Amino acid sequence: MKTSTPSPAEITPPEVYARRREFLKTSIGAGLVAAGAVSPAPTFAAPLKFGAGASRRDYASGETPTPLQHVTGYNNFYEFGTAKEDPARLAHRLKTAPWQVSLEGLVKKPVMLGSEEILQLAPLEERIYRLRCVEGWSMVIPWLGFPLDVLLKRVEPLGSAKYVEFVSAVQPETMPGVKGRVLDWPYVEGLRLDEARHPLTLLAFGLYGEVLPKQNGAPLRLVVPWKYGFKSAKSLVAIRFTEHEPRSAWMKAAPREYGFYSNVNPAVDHPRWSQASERRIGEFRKRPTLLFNGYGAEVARLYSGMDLAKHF
Ligand SMILES: Nc1nc2c(c(=O)[nH]1)N[C@H]1C(S)=C(S)[C@@H](COP(=O)(O)O)O[C@H]1N2
Ligand SMILES: [Mo]
Repeated sequence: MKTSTPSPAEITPPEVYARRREFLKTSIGAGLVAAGAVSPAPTFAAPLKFGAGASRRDYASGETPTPLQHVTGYNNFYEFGTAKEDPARLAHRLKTAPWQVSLEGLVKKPVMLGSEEILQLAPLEERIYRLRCVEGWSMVIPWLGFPLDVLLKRVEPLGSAKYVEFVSAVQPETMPGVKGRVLDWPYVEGLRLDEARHPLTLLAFGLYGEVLPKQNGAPLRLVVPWKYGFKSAKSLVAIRFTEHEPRSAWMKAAPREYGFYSNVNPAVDHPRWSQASERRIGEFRKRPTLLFNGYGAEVARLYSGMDLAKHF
């Protein structure tokens, strides 16, 4: 799998997107889709408002993006409940403005930034990534964001910083899930500093040409495409640089099942089920899971010499 240097053919030209959208807007196009005559797959039905002018790159080898209704209707966001439909039903309550993110810990310049300020740090890019949930399903999502490292650079991490901890919001008044004890709130995740600074690690503000829907982690979230979905923490309020490996909410909940690394790996089973295959949401048949979710050419070097069965 090659994604670091895209050939021109891998880049979806803006005209193609525009044509797809035009097609779907016309009654003929919409009618055909409704009748099932054409695959509803290229659901770039909404005009690209938020990411207008964004550079676009397909990091999913031309695989068809998962229809928007699944991306926004089948979610894991335990703060709103553990059922897949809960976030779509309840996350509209989340208060996303004003929104502050604290950059803290082992950095030269700790700072509190508003989400709008962070958004201004770099131009948005559209990146189509695979996302695979540890439960065995996956999606292909056109995200809008920029590399997390743009933000991390801003605070000048100290030499002693080896890890980064990501903390999600807790809003008891809007999040029914945080009253229960499914996880030790807030939702916390972590990456090694070099993983966090890797150019594929995305800070996302939108998807499908729209501002990030609340159920997907508005106003800003992490997207780490080579790791199981749970590493991509939603609705971030703090990014903390640490010397020691952070303990994530999932490691606390079930240390035997969820390790710190959580790289997508078909050869390392979850203690209760195989990780060898996955079901792409919207498809029926299972497909084999790829090592590092298909991003090995870019990220395998981060783990050279490590026993991936031990560091799962
Ligand atoms: N704060 C928070 N972030 C979270 C989760 C969560 O429950 N709370 N679920 C994770 C899991 S398990 C997955 S698979 C992805 C799902 O992202 P999506 O709903 O946008 O597809 O979000 C991750 N980020
Ligand atoms: Mo997940």
